[in-house]
Amino acid sequence: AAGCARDAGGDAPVVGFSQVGAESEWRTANTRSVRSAIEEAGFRLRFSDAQQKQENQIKALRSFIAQRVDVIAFSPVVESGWETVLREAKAAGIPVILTDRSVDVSDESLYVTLIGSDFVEEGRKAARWLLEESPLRRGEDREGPVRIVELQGTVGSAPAIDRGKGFREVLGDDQDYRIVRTQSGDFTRARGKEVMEAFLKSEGGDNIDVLFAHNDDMAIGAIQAIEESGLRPGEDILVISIDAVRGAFEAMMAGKLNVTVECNPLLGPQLVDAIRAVQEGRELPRRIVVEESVFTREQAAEVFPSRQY
Ligand code: GYE
Repeated sequence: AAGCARDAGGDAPVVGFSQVGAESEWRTANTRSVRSAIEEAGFRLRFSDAQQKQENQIKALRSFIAQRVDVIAFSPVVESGWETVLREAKAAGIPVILTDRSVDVSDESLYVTLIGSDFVEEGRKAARWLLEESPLRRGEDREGPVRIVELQGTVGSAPAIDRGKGFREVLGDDQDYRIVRTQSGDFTRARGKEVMEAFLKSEGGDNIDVLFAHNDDMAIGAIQAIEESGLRPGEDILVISIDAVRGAFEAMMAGKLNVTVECNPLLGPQLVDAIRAVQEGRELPRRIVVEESVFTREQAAEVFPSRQY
């Protein structure tokens, strides 16, 4: 029956959602958005947290298949290794919707659509700010190349691969900008701080101009490491990150983060629309993209009150 199944009763669809984890502010906002949109739609939700481990996600997907849920949605922690379990879902006739992160599969029919951001473009925006807008932009007089360190996201994850790619694409082969160190901080504050400490202690660590962090949480951890080493984040080392969560706005208003590229986690409503389309047998585009912008320290105080995550 059509209409509002707000009581989540009888024939409301059962949605199995496998989440990456709770590694960042972005992720908790994403979980909140998915949970509340599904609840509001009157669907029944089976939620599973993978704690950033693919094996946990594969188990969760198999359990959703065994329970014969109506739709599976998941945010794949890494890109590769999904063929087998997705074929099992297909054989069981359960449609799969990807949210946030993409998978690398040869058979396109293994999922219906991907709802999420263009991570390559986010990486490009980060580099464009550095090259065109920052105090270290192109054409300013200085001695020697700009030395950049990079805190990558989870190894093998779509956002880590794509943000790194987009950033490098814009730097091109300009020898004035060099990535001198790169390592994963797994998208968490704690790892971001640890890895930044190691960068600062390594050879040439007293000569870092820019930190590019693949998310705000790692940047915030790294900011602490920079301060503890006696340097001023945002001044002695420019800090660039991605997500635009509240913590980033606070860091920008304190002058410690220079810029954050927006990555919108509020995917719940679009997920609900996609589930409805699947249930009603309507066609969906293969890719549903989210509109996003870039925020600097100068804009932070003005924009902060209107932020939703
Ligand atoms: O940027 C990061 C999170 O997949 C886009 O995962 C997401 C990323 C986000 O942990 O903060």
